[in-house]
Amino acid sequence: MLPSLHDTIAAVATPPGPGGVGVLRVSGPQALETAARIWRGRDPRTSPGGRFWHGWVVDPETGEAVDEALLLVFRGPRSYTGEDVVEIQTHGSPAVLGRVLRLLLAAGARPAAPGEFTLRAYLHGRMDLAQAESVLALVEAESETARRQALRGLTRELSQKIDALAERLLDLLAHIQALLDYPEEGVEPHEAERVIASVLAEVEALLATAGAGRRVREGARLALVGAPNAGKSSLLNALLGFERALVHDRPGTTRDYLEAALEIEGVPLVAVDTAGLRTTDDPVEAAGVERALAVAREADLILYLADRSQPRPDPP
Ligand SMILES: Nc1nc2c(ncn2[C@@H]2O[C@H](COP(=O)(O)OP(=O)(O)O)[C@@H](O)[C@H]2O)c(=O)[nH]1
Ligand SMILES: [Mg+2]
Repeated sequence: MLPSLHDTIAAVATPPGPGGVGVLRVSGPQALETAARIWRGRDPRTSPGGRFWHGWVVDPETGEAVDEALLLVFRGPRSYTGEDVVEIQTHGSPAVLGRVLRLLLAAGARPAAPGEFTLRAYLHGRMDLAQAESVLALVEAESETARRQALRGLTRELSQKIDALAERLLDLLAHIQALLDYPEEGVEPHEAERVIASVLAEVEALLATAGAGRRVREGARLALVGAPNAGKSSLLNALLGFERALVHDRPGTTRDYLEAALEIEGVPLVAVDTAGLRTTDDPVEAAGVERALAVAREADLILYLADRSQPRPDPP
């Protein structure tokens, strides 16, 4: 069930742990009243939107000052959620943020569920689903490429493509309805088929880019495979810039596989170092070889390493 839109919600927006500044957000019909109850300074209820004020967070029961802070007022619908929103910037300690949040809850807000601010933005028509997804992608972006891709979603680049397709289908629907009512004026069936086929082709082309999007967000999986002593672990360490994997001239050193995240020219990768491929009587090493082959099967990219001073082995 969807949480109620009539509630006023509050949450700490900044990550847990100490920080120079911490941000709390309040959104909903009673956002300005709720904030006003714990604020000594310019009254948010009478403040215009798009303004910030300096003041103090206070405990309304005792009048005790909790922290010196900034308070930002956004009036709906010109806010992130489309509702009245107050942001309070305090010092970023867990003690301050926890206390201010408890005061906001005592003043009438309820704790926001995960993603609820963005859910409200969507329900109030401030963003579409592709944009809401992009907010999460941008918050979680771990590389420059992922950031850029998320921002393209946020600025409706994907949404515009979807809107254009939806519009062509709606247009077609209108023509088909016209055909039913006024047979002499509607579209020819073969024209309808042509439009549907072309929209479908574009949807499939968009879907095909989803895999690339996932690889940008999560990192493509790069399997390093090859014979023992081909230099797989050495290459992983060289790419990482530190000695992550054990390197030894004894063949069969790497037995299990080992993952490491790295970034090459802004593109995130998860490199997987594997056991060298060879037939062996050692059951542990044989299990490692099995795993190496499984890693290679699931990888987006396989880098097959070979020692050029050795005769070329038969690839598995
Ligand atoms: N000459 C030479 N030796 C290398 C190179 N890369 C790795 N080695 C050596 O080859 C041995 C096996 O390397 P390692 O990275 O453990 O190979 P792996 O079994 O494929 O993981 C080690 O003694 C490395 O120092 C290389 O490019 N040239
Ligand atoms: Mg190795």
